[in-house]
Amino acid sequence: MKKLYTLCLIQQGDDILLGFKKRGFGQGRWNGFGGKVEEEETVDAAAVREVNEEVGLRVAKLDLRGILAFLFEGKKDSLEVHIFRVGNWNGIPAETAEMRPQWFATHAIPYDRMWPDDRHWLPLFLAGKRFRGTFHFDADGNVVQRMDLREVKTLP
Ligand code: 6U4
Repeated sequence: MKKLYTLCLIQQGDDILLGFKKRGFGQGRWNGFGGKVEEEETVDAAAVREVNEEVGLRVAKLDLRGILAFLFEGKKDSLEVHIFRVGNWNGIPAETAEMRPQWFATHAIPYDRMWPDDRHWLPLFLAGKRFRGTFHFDADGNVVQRMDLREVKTLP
């Protein structure tokens, strides 16, 4: 079964806001903000809700920049993650039970402490591109075994 997720990267000038995930899926890694799309919820509404829940910001505008599929060795379930750029928001980033936020300059992104796929697609994101792709991980999600990543002009 394919599960839908959102992932929002909040960008201000040359800086990007990441959250240190304190619990749950991806614990111990720096990540954007997002989570599962709930039943009868649009993907956009889920993205706005998760940013508010995880870092206390009110999103003013979402820009869909990437759609990635994540598959894990020996597992039937896959994730489809919709990646958004957030350039307009209200509020001040706040630590929550799930995330500790921190701004990172583009040249200092902590790829070694992020999901292993991020080093492949985040440079495309930072260059203003749109993209689609599929990443096949080992069972634990620590190693990318195969990947297919391409730039696209438009996304649905
Ligand atoms: P619960 O446990 O129901 O509160 P929820 O907040 O809905 O969970 P969560 O936080 O587990 O969802 O969502 C996982 C987040 O991690 C989503 O934003 C998608 C993101 N994510 C998952 N795999 C990823 C990967 N390989 N690379 C990446 N982000 C990933 O950069």
